[in-house]
Amino acid sequence: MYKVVGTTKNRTLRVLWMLEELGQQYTLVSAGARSDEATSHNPTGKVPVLLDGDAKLTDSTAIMTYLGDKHGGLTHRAGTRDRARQDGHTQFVLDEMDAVLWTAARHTFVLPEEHRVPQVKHSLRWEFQRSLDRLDTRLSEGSFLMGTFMTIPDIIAAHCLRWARNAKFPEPSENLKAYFDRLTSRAAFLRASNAE
Ligand SMILES: N[C@@H](CCC(=O)N[C@@H](CS)C(=O)NCC(=O)O)C(=O)O
Repeated sequence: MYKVVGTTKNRTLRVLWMLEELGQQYTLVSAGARSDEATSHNPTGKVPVLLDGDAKLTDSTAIMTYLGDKHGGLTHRAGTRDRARQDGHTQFVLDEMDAVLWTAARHTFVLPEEHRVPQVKHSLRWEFQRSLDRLDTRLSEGSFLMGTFMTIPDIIAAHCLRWARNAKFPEPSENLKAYFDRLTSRAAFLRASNAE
């Protein structure tokens, strides 16, 4: 059985959601970022970490990709053009949503106080609005980024939309709100959110 180190309050939720979608068993090893437990599995103290037998796998997107490939779900097959398009969406969400939110978080509470530049958040909010517009355009093919088939970048995008709402970042369009509601009303998401 898989063990997932982290908590539902951070990117760990993406991995838990993926496992739920794939119908895989897991236990959650509750550990905050930079805690002793997290650092014992990942020297940087970052979460999530997936414990798979004697392997300790880090980075939520790498973990989700591994699980999707291994169990054959929420991903197009490696080496196909659809996979390249899917990975393009993943990179877009990481570069233009996750990275913007993470930079704002770093300048709010993650970096040592003397290295924070709070003024950068004004620019990041503007950038995030542009990212939302671009996400809207990418969703023109159907219910999910890859049309009718839900894939890994949908999990990351929905997680970023929730993160943005909590960080009081610009509001998404009605179309994006419907996309967010569609994803976060899934039974797998609800089970993952309540994991303990
Ligand atoms: N690229 C990594 C980022 C992991 C990460 O930064 N996790 C945050 C919690 S969401 C963390 O552990 N932060 C603590 C730190 O950066 O010191 C992933 O997607 O898993």
